[in-house]
Amino acid sequence: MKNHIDRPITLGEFIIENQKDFEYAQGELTALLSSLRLAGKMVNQAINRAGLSNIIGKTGNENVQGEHQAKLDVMANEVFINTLRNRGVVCGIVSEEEEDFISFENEINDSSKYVVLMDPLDGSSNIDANITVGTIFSIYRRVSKPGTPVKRKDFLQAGTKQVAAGYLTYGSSTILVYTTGSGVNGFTFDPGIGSFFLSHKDIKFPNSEYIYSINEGNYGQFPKGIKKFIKWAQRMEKNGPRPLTARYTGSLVADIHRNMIFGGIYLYPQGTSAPNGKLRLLYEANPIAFLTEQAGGKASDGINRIMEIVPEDIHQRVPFLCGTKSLVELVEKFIKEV
Ligand code: AHM
Ligand code: MG
Repeated sequence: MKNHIDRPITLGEFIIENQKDFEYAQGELTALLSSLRLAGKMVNQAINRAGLSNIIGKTGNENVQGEHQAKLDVMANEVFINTLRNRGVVCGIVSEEEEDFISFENEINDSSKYVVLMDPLDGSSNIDANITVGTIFSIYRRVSKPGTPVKRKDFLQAGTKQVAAGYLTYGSSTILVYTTGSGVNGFTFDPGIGSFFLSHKDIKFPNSEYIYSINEGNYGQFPKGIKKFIKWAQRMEKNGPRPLTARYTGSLVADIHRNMIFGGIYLYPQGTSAPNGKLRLLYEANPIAFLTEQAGGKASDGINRIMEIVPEDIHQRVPFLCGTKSLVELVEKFIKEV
């Protein structure tokens, strides 16, 4: 018999309940996750009003990586940076939109033991078409001494050192999914109440080889092993199993979230025009890899475990395969064979 009343659990309650044993009761990580939740709500609000408040479209500028910045990219970047800075919960941040890391450099922030690396608005090329976009974040404990300004080495840590990671999807509903290394949980935003509620408890990749997600427009550029996998996924054997189904939005978070629910693999391999792939190791691949492994899946660059790659640059790119274990292992096998 249950000894508690079933009732909706808010994200705030869940964070407090699940952090208290693990972070030496100082509450810093709790405050940090709460700040990300708050900034996520603000970005969600802006995205919902995007068409009405003149913030769709491009700024006319490019970011450090030569990509066109959408107005919402800039706005989401400012919201996350300002919220984290003002709440005094991290000593510094790396953002896809900023050339270098940002050191918050004041007494309160410098005393914090955490750094955040993030893509404030992933998939932003989709905004003008009202397709799901997301935010991705990764949290590490700093390696330099608290009380001093943050250093580059605090950000250049392997993914295995992540303390927490997660994403928000701003889609048909807004969902925040995160892990602190003991499973993955998802929370759906109720706009009427203004809170996130636990809706996806202990998410695990189902044991099904169902979906493959890849930009097949780049097919001609792919390595042989990837081409072999695509042909395998499309196979039509007489009386054989049904081939996989293709789904690709161009928003990493949307593709990963769907594949985690239905089972499948996401691939962004290297191509001749992108020798290291497109996705960024520190704030796209690593956090998604941490969530994927916690959900029973696998993430690799085709050969190595993503989370074991030692980063050299904050905007470093990496080929990325991620999803249902058996599918990732099959692609790795094809890569090895050809
Ligand atoms: P972004 O961070 O500039 O939005 O780029 C990352 C996005 C991913 O969300 C998505 O999976 C991929 O780029 C799509 O790239 P492509 O248009 O080359 O398929
Ligand atoms: Mg991105």
